[in-house]
Amino acid sequence: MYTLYFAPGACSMAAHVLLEECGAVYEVKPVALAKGEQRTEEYRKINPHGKVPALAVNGKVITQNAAILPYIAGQFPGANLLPSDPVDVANCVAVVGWLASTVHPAFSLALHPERPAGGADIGEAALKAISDTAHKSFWTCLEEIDERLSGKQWMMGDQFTFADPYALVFYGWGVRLGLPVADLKNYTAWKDRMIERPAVRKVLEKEQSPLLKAA
Ligand SMILES: N[C@@H](CCC(=O)N[C@@H](CS)C(=O)NCC(=O)O)C(=O)O
Repeated sequence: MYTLYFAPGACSMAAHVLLEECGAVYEVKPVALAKGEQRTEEYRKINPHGKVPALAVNGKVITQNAAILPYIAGQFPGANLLPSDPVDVANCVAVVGWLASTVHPAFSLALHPERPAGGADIGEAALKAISDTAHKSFWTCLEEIDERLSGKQWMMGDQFTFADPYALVFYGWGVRLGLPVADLKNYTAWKDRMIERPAVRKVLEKEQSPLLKAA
C-alpha cells in the first residue's frame, strides 16, 4: 500500500498520475499548503523539507519527484513506464532532474518574486525586474519542452514514461501564470493526448485541475 502526500495542482500531481497509470493500490493524504500544514511538526516527521510530494511505502518515506517517479515506474514493470535501454532510463531521469532543478524553481520565482529578499522591502522596480526575469526563464523552459516534443508522441519518443506526468505539471503552471501556452503547438497537442489517457483524466478530475476546463 502506498500513501501519497499531495496538494491539488502541486507538483505532487505527477506521482498521483503515475500511481493511477500503474494501477497501484494507494491512498492520498492532502496537505493544505495554503494553511502551512507542510511546515507543521507532524508533517515534518513525514518530509523534513516541508514539501509535497512524499510517498510512504511500508513505513518508509520517499521524497523528491526525481526519486519518487522512477521508483514508482520501477515497481510496476507491467505498466511499461521505464524505457528498456538503460541509457534511455538515464536520459529519462535527466529530464526529470531538469524539470525539478531548473523548470520548477523558475516557476516558483515567477510566482513569488518577493521571496529572495527574505521579507526586506526591495521596492517595486526590483520586484518587477525579478518577476520579469523569472517569467522569461520559465517561458524559455516551456519553449524547450515544446521543441523537445517536436515530432514526438511523448517526452521520450514513442513510449509514455515517468517523465510525462511531470511535464504536465508545468503546462498547467504556464496556464496559471497567464502565459500563452496554447501557442506552443507541440506541447499543447501533447497535453491534449495526455488528457485523453483515462488515468490522467481521473487524477485531473480528482484534483479539479483547470486544465480540464481549457481542454
Ligand atoms: N524538489 C522538490 C520540490 C517540492 C516542492 O517544492 N513542492 C511544493 C509544491 S509544488 C511545496 O510543497 N511547496 C510548499 C512550500 O514550499 O511551503 C520535488 O521535486 O519534490
